[in-house]
Amino acid sequence: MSATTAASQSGHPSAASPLRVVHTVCSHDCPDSCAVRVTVDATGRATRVAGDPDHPITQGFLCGKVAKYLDRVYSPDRVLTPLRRRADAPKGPRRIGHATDQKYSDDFAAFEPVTWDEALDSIAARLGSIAAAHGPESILPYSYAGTMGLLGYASMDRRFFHRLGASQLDRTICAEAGGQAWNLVYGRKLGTANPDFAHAKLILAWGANIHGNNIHLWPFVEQARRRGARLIVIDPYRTRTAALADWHIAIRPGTDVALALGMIHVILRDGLEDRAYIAEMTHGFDALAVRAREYTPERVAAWTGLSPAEIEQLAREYATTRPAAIRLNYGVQRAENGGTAVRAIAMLPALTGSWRQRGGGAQLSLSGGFQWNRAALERPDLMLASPLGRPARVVNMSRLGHALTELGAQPETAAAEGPCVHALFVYNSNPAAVAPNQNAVRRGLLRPDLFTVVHEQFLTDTTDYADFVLPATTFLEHEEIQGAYGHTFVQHSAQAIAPLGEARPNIWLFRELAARMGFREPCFQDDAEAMMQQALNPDERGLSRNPGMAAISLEGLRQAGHLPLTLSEDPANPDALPFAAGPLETPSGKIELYSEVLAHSGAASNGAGSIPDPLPAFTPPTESRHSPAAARFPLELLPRKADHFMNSTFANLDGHRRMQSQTAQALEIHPDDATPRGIADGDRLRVWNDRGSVTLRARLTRGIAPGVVAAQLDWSKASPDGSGINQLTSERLTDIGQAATFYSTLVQVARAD
Ligand SMILES: Nc1nc2c(c(=O)[nH]1)N[C@H]1C(S)=C(S)[C@@H](COP(=O)(O)OP(=O)(O)OC[C@H]3O[C@@H](n4cnc5c(=O)[nH]c(N)nc54)[C@H](O)[C@@H]3O)O[C@H]1N2
Ligand SMILES: Nc1nc2c(c(=O)[nH]1)N[C@H]1C(S)=C(S)[C@@H](COP(=O)(O)OP(=O)(O)OC[C@H]3O[C@@H](n4cnc5c(=O)[nH]c(N)nc54)[C@H](O)[C@@H]3O)O[C@H]1N2
Ligand code: SF4
Ligand SMILES: [Mo]
Repeated sequence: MSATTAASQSGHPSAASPLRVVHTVCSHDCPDSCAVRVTVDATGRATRVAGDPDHPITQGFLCGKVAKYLDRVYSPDRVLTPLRRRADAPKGPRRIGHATDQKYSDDFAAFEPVTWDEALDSIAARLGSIAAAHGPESILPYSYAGTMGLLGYASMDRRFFHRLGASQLDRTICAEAGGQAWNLVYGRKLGTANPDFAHAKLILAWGANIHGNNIHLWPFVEQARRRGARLIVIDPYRTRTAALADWHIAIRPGTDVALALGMIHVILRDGLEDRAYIAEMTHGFDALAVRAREYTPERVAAWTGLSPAEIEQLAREYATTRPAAIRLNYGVQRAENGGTAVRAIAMLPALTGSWRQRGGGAQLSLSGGFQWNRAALERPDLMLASPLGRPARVVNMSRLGHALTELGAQPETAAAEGPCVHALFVYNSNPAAVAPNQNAVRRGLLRPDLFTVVHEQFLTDTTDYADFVLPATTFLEHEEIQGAYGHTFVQHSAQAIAPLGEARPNIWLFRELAARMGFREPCFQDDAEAMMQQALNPDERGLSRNPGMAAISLEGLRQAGHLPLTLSEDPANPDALPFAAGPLETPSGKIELYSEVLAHSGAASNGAGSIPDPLPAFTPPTESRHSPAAARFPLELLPRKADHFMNSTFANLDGHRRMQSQTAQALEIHPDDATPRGIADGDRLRVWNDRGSVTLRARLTRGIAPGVVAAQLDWSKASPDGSGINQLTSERLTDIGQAATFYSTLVQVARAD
C-alpha cells in the first residue's frame, strides 16, 4: 500500500475523500528507520505524518522530532533554489545567537539565486579546472548519513567521485570503532532482535540512550519489565533511560574496558561461565582468562569510580539472570579506547552462552543483515577509469580540520600525502557543526582558495562557508529504498509529494554533474528505478539474489512497504538466534576472544605505531582524569546529542528548540564542581581547552557525577558567540577504526564575567 486511499486503510476520511496515504521511511540517522505514513491532500500537500501501525518495530508511533516533520518540510527557511555567494559577501556566519522565532533571512542575503543550469555549469567547470591544476584528489567529497536512503546515502554520488578521481572519504565520524570492534569478535553486525528484548529478565543499556535515541526499542524493554525484568543503565550521564532504570551505574567516561574486564574477572573467578558454549563457539578463551585475572574489582573500582561491591554485583547479576540482553549503542565507542571497549563488552554474552537463549545476546547494530549489491551502486571500479587510473587516496572525515589546513601543505610530506584539498563537496552532513576540532575546520573553510559546494535543505553552519548551495529534497519528496541498523526490514519509501521549489534528490544532482563532466559510462544515466533494482540484484522472477533477501522484489516492496530479511540460513529453523551456532565469519570461524585479525596486523591500531593487542586491555584515554592533561583541564566533557535534535538536524526549528530548551546551550555541572568555582545555576560560563572556547549557561545538576560535565551538539550559530561544542573536541582517533573521539575531551570551566 505504497499509495492507496486513506479510506481503504482506516475507514476515514470518508470514501469520497481525495486524500492519499503514502508509505515512506524516515531517512534520518537513527537505528529505528521508522515506516512513516504520509497523508497527502488533493492539492498534493502533505497534511499528516504518522508511524505505520503495521510495521512491527515502528508500532504506529514516531519520535517527537519527526512527529512534527511537516514543520521541517514546509519551513519558510528551506533552501528552494540554487544559490551562489554574492561577490561582496565574505564567508562565515553573518549573524549569531539566533533565538527561537527568528528566521534565517539574513543568511540568505549572502547569496543570490541562480538557475540549476548556471549552478551546475559553473560547478562542473570549477571542479574540472581544479582537477586539471592540482589533480582530482584535490577534490574532497564530504557526506554522512543525513539521509539513510540507500540511493541518497551512496550511489550516483560515489560513481561521480570515483570516476572523477576525487579523494575517497573514510566515513568514521560515527560507528567505525564499534563496528570494526564488533566484527573482530563476531565477524558480522548481527545481534538480538528488538522483539526478543521482551523475553529478557535483565537488560543492560550500556552507553545506549534507548529512550532518547532509539525509542522504538523501548516498548520491548517495557514489556520485559512488566514480566519482571530489571533494567540497568551504564552511562556517565543521567539520560531519560537512566532516570527510568532500576539501577543507574554512572561510570566514569572512557573506563568501560576496565568494567567489562572486571566483570569477566568475577564471572570466571566464580565459575559462572558456560563451559560448553565457550568450548564449542569461542576462540582464545584461555588467553582471555589469564588477561582477566589482572582486572580485580579493586583495580577496576579505582578507574571506573564504582565500588568493588557494585562491580561484583553487576557481574553476578549479569551472569546469573537468564536471559540477559545487552543493548550496546555507539556511546562507549566515542572514547579513544572505544574499540576495545566494544570488543570487551561484546565478549560477555559469549562467556555466559547467552546467545542461545531468546532474550539473551547483545545488539550493537543489525546492519550486517543487509547485504545489498553495493558494488553495483557505488562502482568503485570507476576509479580505474578516472585520470588517476588507480584507487584514490583516502581522507579520514574525523580529521577534516587537518585535511583542510595541513594535508599536502608541507613540501616534505606532500609527495606522500597527495595534494592539498582545493574543493570540498558537502552533502548529507553539516561538518562545520558536527566535525571535531571546529576551529581547524573553520580555518580550513575560510581559506580563500577553497571552493565549497553544499547540497542542503537549510542554511546550516556549513552553508555559511559555501560558494554554492544547492537545494535538496526531504524523504517525502523522492523515492528510496532503505535498510536499518536497529531492525531487519527492507523498506520502500514512495515519493509522497512533489519536490518543493527546485529541490532535487542527491542522485539527480550527481547525474547532472556527471553529464556536464562528460562521463560517458552508461551507469551515469541510471534513475532511481534502475538503481533500486541494482541494489536488489533481482533474478528473472524479480526476486533479489542478495543473501537474506530471497523473498524480496522491488514490486513486492512497493506493495507491502516493508518486508523482513530472512536471516536464518536454516529453512527448518527460521527463527534461529544469531551466534547460537557456528561457523562465524571470523578467521577462526568462532567468536574471537583473542583476535586473529589484530594478532596478524601491524596497522589496525590508531596509526601511532603501537602494536595492536589481540586481547582487550584498559588504557585510559589521553584526555581523561587519569591522564597528565587533567592537571590543566580537570573536567571530562560529554559533548552529547540532544534528545530533540538529530545530531545538528532540527536545531533550527522553533518547536524542536522549545522541546530542548532546558539543556540547549547549557553546561550541566555537578554542584561539587560548580561551588568551588563560584558558579551558580544560570550563570554564563566559559568552557575551554587548548583547542577552543564556548559560552554556555550553567545548569547545576546531580544527574552527572563530579568531575564530568555535559553539553549538547547544536547549530553553532544558535549560540551567543557562534561557537559550537566541537570547538573543544579533538581530532585524535580511536584505537580501532580510526574514528572520532568526541567523548574523550577534557575542559576547564569558569564564570564568563
Ligand atoms: N534524539 C536523537 N536520537 C539520535 C541521535 C540524536 O542526535 N538525537 N543521533 C543518532 C545517531 S547519529 C546515532 S549514532 C545514534 C547513537 O545512539 P547512542 O549510541 O545512544 O548515542 P550517544 O548519545 O552518542 O551515546 C549514548 C550514551 O553513551 C553515553 N556515554 C558517553 N561516554 C560514555 C562512556 O565512556 N561510557 C558509557 N558507558 N557511556 C558513555 C552518553 O552519555 C550517552 O547517553 O543515535 C541516533 N539517534
Ligand atoms: N560533539 C558531538 N559531535 C558529534 C556527535 C556527538 O555525539 N557529539 N555525533 C557524531 C555522529 S554519531 C554523527 S553520525 C555525526 C552526524 O553528523 P551529520 O551527518 O552532519 O548529521 P546532521 O547534523 O544530522 O546533518 C545532516 C545534514 O544532512 C542534510 N540532509 C538530510 N537529508 C538530505 C538529503 O537527502 N540530501 C542532502 N544533500 N542533504 C540532506 C540535513 O539537512 C542536515 O543538515 O555527528 C557527529 N558529531
Ligand atoms: S528519527 Fe528515528 S525514531 Fe524518529 S521517526 Fe525517524 S527513525 Fe523513527
Ligand atoms: Mo551517528
